[in-house]
Amino acid sequence: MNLIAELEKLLSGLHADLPGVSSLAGLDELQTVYLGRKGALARLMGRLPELSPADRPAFGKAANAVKEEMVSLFAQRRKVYQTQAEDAGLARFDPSLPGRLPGQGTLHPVTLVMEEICRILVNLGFETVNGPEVETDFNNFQALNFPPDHPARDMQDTFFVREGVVMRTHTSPMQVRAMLEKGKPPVAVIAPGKVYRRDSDMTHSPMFHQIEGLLVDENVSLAHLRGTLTFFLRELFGPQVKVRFRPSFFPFTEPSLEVDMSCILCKGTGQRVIGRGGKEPCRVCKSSGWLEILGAGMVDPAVFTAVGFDPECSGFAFGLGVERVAMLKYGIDDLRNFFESDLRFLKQFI
Ligand code: FA5
Repeated sequence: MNLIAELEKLLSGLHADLPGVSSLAGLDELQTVYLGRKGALARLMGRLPELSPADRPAFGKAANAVKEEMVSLFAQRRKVYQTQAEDAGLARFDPSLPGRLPGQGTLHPVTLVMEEICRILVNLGFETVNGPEVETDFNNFQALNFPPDHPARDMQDTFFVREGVVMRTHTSPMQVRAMLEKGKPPVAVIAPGKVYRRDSDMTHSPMFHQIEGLLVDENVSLAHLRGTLTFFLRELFGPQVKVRFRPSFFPFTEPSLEVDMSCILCKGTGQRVIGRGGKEPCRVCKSSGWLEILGAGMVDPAVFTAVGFDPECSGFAFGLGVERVAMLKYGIDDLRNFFESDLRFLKQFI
């Protein structure tokens, strides 16, 4: 049989085979049989050298025409199957079903509390400043009146990066940075951020958040500090909160204070009501009725001197632990919950 006749036979063969195919996969298979690299058409075209040079152009032309027709036959058939598959999909699609919304994230409870604290303090006139978490020993300790080897450094178990460089143990170095930057009073800043200490238990975490506050101006007194912090805590926890100030020690404030507020869980009574009229000792304040909430004091003249301010300046500073505030606000008794990324916990704070 001459080769052109074989081409025609091949094409009729395809016409005969196509109706027997019932799926896209079957169609792919048949396409490989006819049009694959080693398929029937390729094999036939490989026989070109059998023809005399004079017959070759006619065969080439016929082979191309057959190939085109085969490609088009397969394409038409494929379209039929695709349309059928789409129709089947549409038949299963119920346009009256409600859409699926993408999962919505929530702000972390520590972020929520941090934002609320900053909002209250910014409304009082403080400006928010930010600084690095890797800090010089000078800013973190020395300028804050912690000389090298001073025992007060032990209160803040430090991660050292290298000689003279630490992970900041508190946000107080921002006092130094803010005063150096402003150059002279007045300074009224708050500095929220992460801090690091070698601590880890139910109420201590190696990374936690603090917010520092600093006011330097003329004639700033302890009364201003007291009024500011009492107002702040009542805004944050409610007007019923009682606030008390106890003497304490920080190298960078004199006098230094620890600020307590009445326990919001037992309302300062030391006892929590359980069941019908029953009572049990409050675990959160250990029955004392008071909770330690922040450290504060009047800026020590040594700090003013370290940053080139007149040591006769007056100012107050305070620093609070954000996780502790969040624990009280949301009644959480283990601080580690904040860092475990458990969505069941985190989703409760929308
Ligand atoms: C300070 O860090 C001082 N810089 C605060 C200060 C600022 C005093 C300005 C005076 C003037 P203290 O080490 O007490 O102080 O820490 C402050 C608060 O951070 C604590 O009351 C507590 O709420 C929180 N805190 C301390 N260590 C941890 C920890 N490991 N995990 C979580 N919170 C902590």
